[in-house]
Amino acid sequence: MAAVLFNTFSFLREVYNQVKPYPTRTKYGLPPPHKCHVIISDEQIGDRPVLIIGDIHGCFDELQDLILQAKQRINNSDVFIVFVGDMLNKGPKNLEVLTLIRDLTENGAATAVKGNHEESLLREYRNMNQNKDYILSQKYQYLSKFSTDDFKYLLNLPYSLTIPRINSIVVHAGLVPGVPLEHQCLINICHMRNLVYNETVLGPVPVAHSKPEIGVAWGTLWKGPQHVYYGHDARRGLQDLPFATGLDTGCVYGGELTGIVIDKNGDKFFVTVPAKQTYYSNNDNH
Ligand SMILES: [Mn+2]
Repeated sequence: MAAVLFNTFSFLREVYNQVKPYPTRTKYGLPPPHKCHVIISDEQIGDRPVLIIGDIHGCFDELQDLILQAKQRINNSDVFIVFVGDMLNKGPKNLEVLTLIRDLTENGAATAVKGNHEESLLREYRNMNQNKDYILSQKYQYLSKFSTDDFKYLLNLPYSLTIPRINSIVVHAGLVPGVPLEHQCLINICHMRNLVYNETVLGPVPVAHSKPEIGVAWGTLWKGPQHVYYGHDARRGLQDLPFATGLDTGCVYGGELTGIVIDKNGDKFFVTVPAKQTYYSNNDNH
């Protein structure tokens, strides 16, 4: 009898280990989106080339120019646009950027992942609602123009997009090699820049860091098989690596807005628009 119970228990524990939910802890204790990891099917994209755009931070004019430039280079045919997060905050025209992205998304022409700045503005939204006397700092004043649906859209942005058509994954910040996507820590996906290998009795274990001075750029250690497109690392600028492409070229800091067009044959080219001005400066390009 005891043996039967023991075996049953072991079996159930094994089943639970297979199906248990993986951690969905997020920065600031925000609720996770409906789906943390989303797959974009070939049908959703159709024949359109994919245009992946780096961190926009409210730089609406440059965004419009970048989309125009990309389309002109493919004879004005339609593109399917993917945003790598940090579409908002710090820059001049946040509502305009959000409205355009939501319109494109509703028309099946775009999709996006969540960046750490979308998390920060959701934290501010929660503070506003928790405390009627909460005063939004100057930086977040633009949120007073956002609708409930805008916040709902932002909350439900996933942390990763898998796009089999171009054998790629899109995240805001990075991935830890050797860890299946659905086991990746959401905080790392949205905040990491570097990797350190810690020596353990199990052998070297990769650990993510957000500080660029600890370890090495994670993308240099990513060996595929899927190519990862990401943002979040304006300090390093464009990173054109064998299995990873970092697209944050610091537009809001007076750099450039960068995108990459990938057609269905896998042919790629970069598009870039210089910032019209320096919109924001700080010592720490978060
Ligand atoms: Mn970022």
